[in-house]
Amino acid sequence: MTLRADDDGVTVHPREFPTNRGGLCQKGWTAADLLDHPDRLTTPLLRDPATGELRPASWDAALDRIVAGIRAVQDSAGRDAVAVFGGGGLTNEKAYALGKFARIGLRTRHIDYNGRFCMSSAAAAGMRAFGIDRGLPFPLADLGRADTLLLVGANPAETMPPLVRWLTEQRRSGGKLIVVDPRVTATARQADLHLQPLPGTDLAVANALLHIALTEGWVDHRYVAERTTGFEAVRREVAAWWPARAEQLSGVPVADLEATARALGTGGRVIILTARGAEQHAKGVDTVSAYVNLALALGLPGRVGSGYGCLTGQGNGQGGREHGQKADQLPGYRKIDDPVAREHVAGVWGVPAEDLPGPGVPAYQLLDSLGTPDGPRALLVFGSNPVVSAPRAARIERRLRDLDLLVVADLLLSETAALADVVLPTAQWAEEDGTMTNLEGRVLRRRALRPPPPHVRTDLAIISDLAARLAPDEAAASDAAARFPADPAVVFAELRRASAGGAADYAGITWARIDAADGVHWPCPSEDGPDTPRLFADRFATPDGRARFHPVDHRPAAEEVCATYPLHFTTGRVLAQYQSGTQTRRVAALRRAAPEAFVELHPDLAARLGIDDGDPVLVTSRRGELRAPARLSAGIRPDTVFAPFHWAGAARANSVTNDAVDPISGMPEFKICAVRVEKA
Ligand SMILES: Nc1nc2c(c(=O)[nH]1)N[C@H]1C(S)=C(S)[C@@H](COP(=O)(O)OP(=O)(O)OC[C@H]3O[C@@H](n4cnc5c(=O)[nH]c(N)nc54)[C@H](O)[C@@H]3O)O[C@H]1N2
Ligand SMILES: Nc1nc2c(c(=O)[nH]1)N[C@H]1C(S)=C(S)[C@@H](COP(=O)(O)OP(=O)(O)OC[C@H]3O[C@@H](n4cnc5c(=O)[nH]c(N)nc54)[C@H](O)[C@@H]3O)O[C@H]1N2
Ligand SMILES: [Mo]
Repeated sequence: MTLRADDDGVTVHPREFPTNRGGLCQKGWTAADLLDHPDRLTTPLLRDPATGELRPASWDAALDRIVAGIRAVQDSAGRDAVAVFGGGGLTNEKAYALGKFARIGLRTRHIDYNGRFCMSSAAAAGMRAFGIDRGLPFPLADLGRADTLLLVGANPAETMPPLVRWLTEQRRSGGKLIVVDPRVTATARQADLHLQPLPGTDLAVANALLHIALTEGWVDHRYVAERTTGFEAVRREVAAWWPARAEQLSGVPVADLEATARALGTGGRVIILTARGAEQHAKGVDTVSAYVNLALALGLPGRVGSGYGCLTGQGNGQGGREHGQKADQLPGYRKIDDPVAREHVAGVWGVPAEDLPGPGVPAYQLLDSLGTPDGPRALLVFGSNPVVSAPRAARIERRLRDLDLLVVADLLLSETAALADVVLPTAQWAEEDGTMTNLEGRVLRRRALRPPPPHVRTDLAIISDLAARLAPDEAAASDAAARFPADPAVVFAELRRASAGGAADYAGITWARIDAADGVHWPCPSEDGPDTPRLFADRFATPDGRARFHPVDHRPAAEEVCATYPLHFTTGRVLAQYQSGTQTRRVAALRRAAPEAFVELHPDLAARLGIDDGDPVLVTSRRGELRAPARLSAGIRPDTVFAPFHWAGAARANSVTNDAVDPISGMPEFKICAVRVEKA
């Protein structure tokens, strides 16, 4: 898109671009509404100890309060008593600066971010199979040419409208679209075949599909022998997944499993994609591995026009997970416990490697430890609203209240900011330069169109100010300010050096090159060398160049239904609202399109419970309850109810969700728990 500033403010205009061809969703068209919104934060806020209210304050007062608070908790409880929570919406430069600030500014091991709730299961499964985690290892345009496209737990018609063009193109050229979702979504309605499994059974479905492919002789044994390791164990595992067994568990008819396996096994160009529906489970990593196993057995990854990929979430969902916001990670997608990686990054940062802290803990574990005897006592939040978006949110809200110091940098008073001791007003997307990386690994520019309003600072400037004030004396302060520059161009230049030689190598990417080429795909190690739109043509990013199979077996959801909580509860998104809703609930056009939360349930179930369309209903789990009007839909399984998670207060879906997490990725089980439903 392009932006124009005129007398009426900023407007958004389409621009022909290879990924979206100028298409934006309604949230993109209306994004400029927030730039001059009356709710926008225009000054720091400090909590008044006498009244308990947030009051406008100067930057000096706000920063002094933060620095005093950090010093107090670190002096009494050690450096790890301060934690940082970032976001996948931040630019690459900000994600990088935040990770660096945590490690060498605050010298805490505690940093993680909301991407843990988003991409972490697919990332972990991709790493263990391919040795690298890039959402799509091939261009998005490949989707338009696929003979068969399998979407597992993805609803791009609502969550990524610009992608729908590729689906339309795919179908127009005779391709087959198969969607796996417990609901008849806008995406499922476009499918040739819709599998409607019970939530949490995608792994069994994948194993059965591979079972059928083996029986029918559709496995590419030559590819398996030449390009992979570990198939034998997977073959033994899926031998037990007869289609009838998978049908019994998932409710997907054997005939549909067979038709799906045939389309995957006999199609020419075949793409398998997963998104949050399959991934946000306590077995999310294993579920993704089951689909990766299927793709590998069919010989798809690395074959032009085919492959496995995962659909990214937030604006910078891909770049946000490459530069060190993750608890176990250093820039360039390096591991923080790798001695070589520590040496390299410490060298770029100008500190001894032994000064870098070790790995922290994943997001939910971090949030759940706040204010407890062994957990951090201070938290700095940049770009997330966990009071609404974290699982078992009422508990996390209590943890946040138990902190000695909560600092939130935001453009608006989010539900999390409303609990803070100090709120810092930050610039918005149109007010600062930077880069973002899309799901194709394509690094893109985001250009400043106008300066932030007076008294509003960028996140980079806030980090720089804080680093300087935390320094013990004036010389150290000017050193710290130089170490944490507020200029995104300077930060990007350093990010390139820090990422050099890592998996996500940006060394050869410059802003000028991005401008000249509609984006540059990492890895891109040198300025005059090529970038990498396609991965895996000859080898995978593992030490021996082969992709690795992982045998995985179905296991039940962390919480199963019972007599008291007899229904399955799942959550997700609607077209006109975004995430925790801080931004979109304030845009009039979006509020009109999606004014309130709802509980989607099947008419048969509703009749049994005596609920009519629009009736207020109460959804209760072991953790809490949600109240919202009923929305009857024959498109949902009668044993499952759905609610979007964009609303706060009584309609907060995350009051109900389960905080069980995946043992490898730390991903919470947002997509299934047991509930009771009644008329409120
Ligand atoms: N409008 C809108 N668009 C967005 C966002 C937004 O908030 N609003 N957020 C962005 C972000 S951060 C993300 S991560 C993406 C997410 O994009 P998606 O993954 O497409 O979004 P979700 O709605 O969370 O989940 C997709 C589907 O999973 C289904 N589902 C639930 N449980 C299961 C299950 O057990 N198995 C299967 N197979 N399916 C299941 C749901 O019914 C839902 O239709 O969207 C991005 N785009
Ligand atoms: N039940 C359930 N819960 C879920 C999910 C689900 O499917 N079901 N999905 C999960 C997923 S995939 C995600 S990604 C999370 C997202 O949930 P959150 O992490 O809460 O994400 P947002 O609502 O986007 O919150 C971003 C906040 O940062 C602010 N902000 C925006 N840009 C900037 C910036 O540049 N700087 C700063 N400092 N602030 C900024 C916004 O105003 C907003 O308050 O929710 C997760 N929670
Ligand atoms: Mo996400």
